[in-house]
Amino acid sequence: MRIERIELRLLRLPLVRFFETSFGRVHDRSFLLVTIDEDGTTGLGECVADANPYYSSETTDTAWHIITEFIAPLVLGREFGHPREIFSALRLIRGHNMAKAAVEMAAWDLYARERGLPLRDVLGGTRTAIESGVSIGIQDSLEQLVERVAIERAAGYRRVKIKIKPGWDVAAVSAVREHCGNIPLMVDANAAYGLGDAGHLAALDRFDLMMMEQPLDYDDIRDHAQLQQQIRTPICLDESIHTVHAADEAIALGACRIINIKPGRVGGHAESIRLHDLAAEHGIPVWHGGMLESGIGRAHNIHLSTLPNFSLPGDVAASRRYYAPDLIDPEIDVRLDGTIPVPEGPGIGVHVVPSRIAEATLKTLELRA
Ligand code: OSB
Ligand code: MG
Repeated sequence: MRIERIELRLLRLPLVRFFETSFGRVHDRSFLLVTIDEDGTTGLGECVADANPYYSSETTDTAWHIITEFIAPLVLGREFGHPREIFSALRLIRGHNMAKAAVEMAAWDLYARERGLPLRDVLGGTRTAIESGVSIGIQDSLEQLVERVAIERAAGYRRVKIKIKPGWDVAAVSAVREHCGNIPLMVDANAAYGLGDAGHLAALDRFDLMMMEQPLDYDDIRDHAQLQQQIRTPICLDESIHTVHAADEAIALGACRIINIKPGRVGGHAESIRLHDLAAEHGIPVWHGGMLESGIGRAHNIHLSTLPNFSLPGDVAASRRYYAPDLIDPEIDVRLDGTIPVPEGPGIGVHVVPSRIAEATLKTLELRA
């Protein structure tokens, strides 16, 4: 394949409902959309870097800069036998995985479309539907939290994740357990605690949680290993797994028993597959995380989630939880049994609505070989 043109767009979409994590509350989402072309066929990728550098050090502005100045010159006009060659072709650029992933994932979409195959088939996935869970942010009150959980369970979602932070943890989990019963439940701290909080976090053990996601800081692999020795709840790492190598170290040190895979965090689909395979070799189950994606990134996530070691429900949920309308039509929907069918058309298999993209676009740039 030969990428002849890259179109970059900065978009902003209002969220249907605010989303609050230990980083703060947000009401809209800014992200980049990457379109690439070869002989009239296009591929789409969504860059999950946010307007701020809180979840990761990348932002929409750094991704725009890195794609324009460094990634585009390395990929435009160059012949690639397969999209899995792209990540290593960008080796000179240190980090900036979200920027790399956006271009790499667009190339996978293009490659699959050129062959008339669903992206799943070229990624090596097998499922025709994926199991869906939800991520519920910090709310204004425990009553509101319990109400949100009940609404999402009624929609069919197979597991519920609630965000926690100091001051919104034991009481929040306790309220959900008391009012919603023994549902599949987990927590995500987004790095809000330190090893000194081990005793406090151990108080969550009695709630029989599926896992505790990223309790400590994003590079505290050794501290997570020590924490895991002090709590019974399995630790799942998100932010810390920014490379396949970091996952190898985390697994070797016993820092996690489960891994959340987000292709943006590790540099795209090819690195996600390597991470998925590494985890499988070590008996570590994985699930697909979410970054409040539009339908385009969401469709990519659905296809990747069809690989066999994605054995736990992920954070890939229905469009209507995030954007109304989404950039795609029909939107992604969850069935009452908590599954999402895999789009069976070529590539990511979803239809984008150009007018909705135009409406949400703040700036555009075209790059050619
Ligand atoms: O930590 O998994 C996270 C959203 C943005 C950044 C980080 C995270 C999240 C979520 C939401 O938990 C997942 C989603 O619903 O897309
Ligand atoms: Mg997380």
